[in-house]
Amino acid sequence: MFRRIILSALCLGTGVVSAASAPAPYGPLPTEQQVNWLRMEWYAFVHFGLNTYTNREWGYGDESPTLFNPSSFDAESIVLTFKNAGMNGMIYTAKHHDGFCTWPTQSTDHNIRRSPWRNGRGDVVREFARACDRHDFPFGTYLSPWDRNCAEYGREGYLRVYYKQITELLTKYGPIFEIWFDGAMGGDGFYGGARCHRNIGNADNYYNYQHVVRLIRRLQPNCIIWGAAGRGDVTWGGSEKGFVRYPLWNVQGNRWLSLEGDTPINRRGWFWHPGQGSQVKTPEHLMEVYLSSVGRGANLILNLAPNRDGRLDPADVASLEAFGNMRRRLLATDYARGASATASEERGARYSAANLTDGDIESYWCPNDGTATPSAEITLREPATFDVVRLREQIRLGQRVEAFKVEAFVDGEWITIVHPGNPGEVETQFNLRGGKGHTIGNQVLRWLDSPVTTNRLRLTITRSKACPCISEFSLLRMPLATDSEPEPVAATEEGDVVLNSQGWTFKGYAANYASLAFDGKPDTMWQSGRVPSHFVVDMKREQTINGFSYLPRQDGTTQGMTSRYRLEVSTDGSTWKNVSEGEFGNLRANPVEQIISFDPVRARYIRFFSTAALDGNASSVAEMKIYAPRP
Ligand code: FUL
Repeated sequence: MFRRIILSALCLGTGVVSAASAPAPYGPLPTEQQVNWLRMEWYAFVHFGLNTYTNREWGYGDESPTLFNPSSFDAESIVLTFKNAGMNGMIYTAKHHDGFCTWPTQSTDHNIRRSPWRNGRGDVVREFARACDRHDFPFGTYLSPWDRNCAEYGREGYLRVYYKQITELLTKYGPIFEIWFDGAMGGDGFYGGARCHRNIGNADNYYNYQHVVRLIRRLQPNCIIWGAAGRGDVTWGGSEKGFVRYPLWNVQGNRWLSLEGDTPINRRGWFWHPGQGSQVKTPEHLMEVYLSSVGRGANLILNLAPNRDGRLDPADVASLEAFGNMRRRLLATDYARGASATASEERGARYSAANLTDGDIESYWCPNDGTATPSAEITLREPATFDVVRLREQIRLGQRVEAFKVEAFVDGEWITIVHPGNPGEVETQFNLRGGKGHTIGNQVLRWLDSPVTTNRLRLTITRSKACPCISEFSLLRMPLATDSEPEPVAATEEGDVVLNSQGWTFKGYAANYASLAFDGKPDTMWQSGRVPSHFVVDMKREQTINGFSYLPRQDGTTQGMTSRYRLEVSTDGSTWKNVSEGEFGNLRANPVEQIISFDPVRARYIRFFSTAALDGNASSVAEMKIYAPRP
């Protein structure tokens, strides 16, 4: 397979078969590795480490390795779950920001040798890598640059540790298809007991990513590098919701740089949290994510987090499997396959419009140099009903197309089913149906407003930077069309109930606004112009409570977003007991609801402190719920 790709890639530039020569490449070109990577489409992310045991998203770095003890971790069954869903690889967080290494590294003591799991001889990276190898499933790794445990973080000494960790992961575990260098860096941490704030300034300078990239290229030349301050092969899609901006150009300066959309399957965050089962994204929502990442020309990395036993959450798996089936059914039949084709212009027989419908991703239709807006018409053997159009460019020759239009011949006239995109228009969120035709790149999927039945279609490239090279024109049918997703269930998985806040009163800073945190409307919030700040809730009667949830502000800004908290309770309004305090990690990139549980306690009054907030001297809470054990 690999050989075939290389051979046909070489033929692209030779023009030996036909009189017409291949078009000259345009702009930055992808490497062979980037082309192969884009064809993987989607794969799993696995966040699993000490945070799994502490109910945190970002561990501080002082967590004890003894907490890590998954009783029934089985890498093979996890890998098979991914593979059976149609995923094409997995990436595991070998080390997250808390610095705990889940392999027996020589670089630090803060590693799995100090965990009771497998009697101190465990190695999660090895178990995953072996299971992947057995099932011919690409394996990749995430190694957080930020290390909140290491005493040397922020200084020269950490770099030796970090480079050693990279080297170990890339030399001891077989081929790594992708390595992630996360962008989160610097801030508060344990740092060997210093418990302070460390600022690293410019990440590219501090980590010396130029050196890191060279090191990786030497150790594993086929490994795709994510991030690395823009020096890698792939970069962040821009949201932890999974969508990427469209139009999408795989270009940064004079380099080819692809995008990866990332999101957890569960709204609770990247790591497993108790009670997360009720918050899994529905298969329909995952399809929306897929269309807004892979369908815009990027790849998708979808996170499934093992629980404390080391098993995937059954609710996550059920949703993954259902989405996997939907995707399979979507891609199963291409109604345009084998259709006859003509074009306004063809460069020569080798570049004919018939290449659009031959199912061969390497062959392509191309007009002469200087023609940027050609059109092609296809005629299906018999009429078909479809509602998704897929196009692909031959990206080995660079990304060219800026806008396109698709028309269908229905009831004796041509109707436009994908309108051409205009310059300056962008899709920045999910856009389920009726999207316009902008860039194509590796592939674009456009879900039509409604199904269309026809046997004749016309594709027109309306703007292109050079003569377009289109390899595929496909017509697909969405197996299950839903526009909405069900609301997440309010109660936690353990059956805890959300207390009804009607009649409750509030005191404290900006007390007038505190009711807005309990009104069920994410777009209204408690806001106080200072931090630290707090409000007091009077529930009007004493009862047993065992948790609360906090929804950060949802209006797209982070200013005054509460990032550290303390929750106190009281039965009389004067003697207070601290029941929980800590950090809400990763809010900037993923401001999802945070659910905090604590031991059941009697309370009438609750005092919520915002002890730190992002970006400015203010505090806020969009929504809060108070939980009580099931009666
Ligand atoms: C972010 C991290 O801070 C999150 O914890 C998570 O690992 C996500 C994939 O990347 O930047």
